[in-house]
Amino acid sequence: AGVAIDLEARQAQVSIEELKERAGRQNPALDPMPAYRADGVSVIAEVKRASPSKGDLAPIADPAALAADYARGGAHTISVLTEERRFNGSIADLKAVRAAVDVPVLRKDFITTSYQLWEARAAGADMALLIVAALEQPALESLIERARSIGLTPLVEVHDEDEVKRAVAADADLIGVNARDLKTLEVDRGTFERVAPKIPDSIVKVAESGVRGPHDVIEYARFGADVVLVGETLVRGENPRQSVADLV
Ligand code: IGP
Repeated sequence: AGVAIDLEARQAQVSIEELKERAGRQNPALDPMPAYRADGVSVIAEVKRASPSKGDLAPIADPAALAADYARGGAHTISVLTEERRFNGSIADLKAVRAAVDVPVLRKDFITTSYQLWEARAAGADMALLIVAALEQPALESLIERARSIGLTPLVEVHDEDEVKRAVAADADLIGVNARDLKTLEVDRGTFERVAPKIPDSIVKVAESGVRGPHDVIEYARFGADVVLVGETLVRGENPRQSVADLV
């Protein structure tokens, strides 16, 4: 019976009206941009249970406790994977994290609809990831606009110069360069160094993926990163609070 109830709960699609109502009951979204623009590198620490390339990364029994540890270590933002099939994430994880921290929270998923943006805000997210490679230009533009109108700060992910142009044309002001190639799933730490110079100065730059420790943060900062986004290294570490503290 438990399984049946669980399946029902998962299939029950909440209406967009209901999501808007829930979003209206949330605290106003936090703006991460002033801190990102300030001196020094900000850390976005990610709650990541699994990945397509590595399988299970860590048994995260309590995502809220992990996020609270990240925040105590000095993480400026918590990223939560909500993709279920390959990353084993959920909206429940996002809600749990939201309740546990008062720093900005990012919904990390393959977002293609405004429904997912409302779902993010209804769960208390402050930010949403939009992946240029996964979206046609008109969809990218309308999702950036929609995110902002909901109060969410869109983090726009790119992999190469061409995608930078599309992100800039779509009016992104926060661009993440993902060192992981979404097709081969390989990490190339030279990606940020190659792509970041193509991003206009006024845009805040996030280096995503492949950070193993303080050395990689220093490298990314040297090539102009304002923010680094770190997942695997933190969830695999013994002491997440200390691991974040070592990076900031
Ligand atoms: C974190 P890493 O190598 O520190 O675990 O990477 C983050 O960059 C990665 O999870 C990520 C991601 C994504 C996951 C970046 N962009 C898009 C899913 C979808």
